[in-house]
Amino acid sequence: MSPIAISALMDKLGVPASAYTGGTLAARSPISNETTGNVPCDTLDEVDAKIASAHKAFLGWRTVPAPVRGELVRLLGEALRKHKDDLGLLVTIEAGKILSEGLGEVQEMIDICDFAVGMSRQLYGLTMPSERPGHAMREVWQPLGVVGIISAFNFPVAVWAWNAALALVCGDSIIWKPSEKTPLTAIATHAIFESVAKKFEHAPQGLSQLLMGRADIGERLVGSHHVPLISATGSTRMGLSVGPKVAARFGKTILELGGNNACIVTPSADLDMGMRAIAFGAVGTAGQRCTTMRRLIVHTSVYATLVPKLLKAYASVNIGDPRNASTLMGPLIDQASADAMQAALTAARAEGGTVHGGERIERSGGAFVTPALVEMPGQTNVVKTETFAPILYVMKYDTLDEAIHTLRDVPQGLSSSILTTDMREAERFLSATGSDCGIANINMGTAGAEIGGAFGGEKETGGGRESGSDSWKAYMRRQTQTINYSNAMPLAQGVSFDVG
Ligand code: UN1
Repeated sequence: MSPIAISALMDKLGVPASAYTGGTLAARSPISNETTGNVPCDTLDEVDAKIASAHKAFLGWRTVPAPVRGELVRLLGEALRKHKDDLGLLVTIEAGKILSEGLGEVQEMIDICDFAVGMSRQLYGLTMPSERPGHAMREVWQPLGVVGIISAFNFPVAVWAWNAALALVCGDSIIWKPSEKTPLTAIATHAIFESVAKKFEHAPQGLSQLLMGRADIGERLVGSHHVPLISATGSTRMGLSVGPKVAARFGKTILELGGNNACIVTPSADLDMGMRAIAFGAVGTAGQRCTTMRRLIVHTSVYATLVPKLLKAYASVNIGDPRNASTLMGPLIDQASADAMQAALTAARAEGGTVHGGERIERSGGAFVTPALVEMPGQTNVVKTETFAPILYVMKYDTLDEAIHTLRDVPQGLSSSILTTDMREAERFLSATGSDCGIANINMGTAGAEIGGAFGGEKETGGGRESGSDSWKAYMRRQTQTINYSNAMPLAQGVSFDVG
């Protein structure tokens, strides 16, 4: 395995060594478990100062016209295009995903920047007819304030970009607490932003802030009255801690938490095409996407054909250094993840499962494993639990009603799909009595959504929506405005109140 040359890469990304050396937060590459940096951490006082600085920046930024704010995001997208290869490689080094996915993650950042630039001229409100003569009514979207972004290791930079690009065009300032497992990608991304903002005369100082440290830093952010919106991506456990704390101060949240995404394979499915969708969904990113396919609900009539096909595909997956072009699966993020995977497989066996694969591979200090396919007699406890690893639980069904019931019968509700060429089955799946998830796909897997749609899910997934469609509205304050341009003072609902 070739050594990891961090300093040359950080140099190309415009990051000085002082930003990631000499501190107390060790950065590691999951490829080899090598230390790649020792990042200086913020104190709680520094967190408070950064929040105050972001708030001050907001006061200026909200007065900059939205299309001008969009120009900053356009320039950010340009800078990301320029740095795509280097930042993509850094994502691969720090999160362990294969290079094409590392590059894809940066592309996702570029895409949301483009989307947000267009959005900056489309922050449309509404006008509505007033019931009173000589009155006008309208709904206007106003900038909200400082937006706190808490991101996870698995999409260390794209999820920041989803939030940052929209928040910035909406007139908000941003403050980012990245996963402590992926500090270098955050530092590099922030350096790219700073290099753009520095040259943009309308960007106030402190518009974007980066917080470095562990959970206490994130808690400080979550508790701050100066941060009206917290957008947090991570586990359901994290969301259970963040949600109530923000609600207790009447702040708003966008929560993007655990998924337990299922695919139904029907008798009419195109199995060759489906096999590829399943393999990417379950094995891609080493099973560490929140949209990873974790459950496969297979009609009894195709089960005996599909499972051997999948096992053959699994056996052909090249596992290793994610920087190599032929690798399809890199390491898990750390040993704790590999332990959690083994614990889930042990539980699956105890609950009647037959496990194929899921072995540890000893290699260069990284937590490499083979992907696991587990045949389950039913949807037991372990199947209902999200384990952030490449485990695909496979179950049989007889009727579509039963399959949909199984799909819905878990606490999470992020992504779902069905493989079918039967139009009735497809439409039933997309109906009110079909999938209960935020994302529902036909003849596709569950992972790899485009930025143009709203991203997020129901139930324990947290209910938040980020990225495309009208997700931008969560980053703004809605105001209903009524204007009386008459010389009279009529009251709504015909109420009379004659004084004087
Ligand atoms: C995540 O795993 O937190 O849909 C985000 C996908 C990606 C985003 C995943 N576009 O798989």
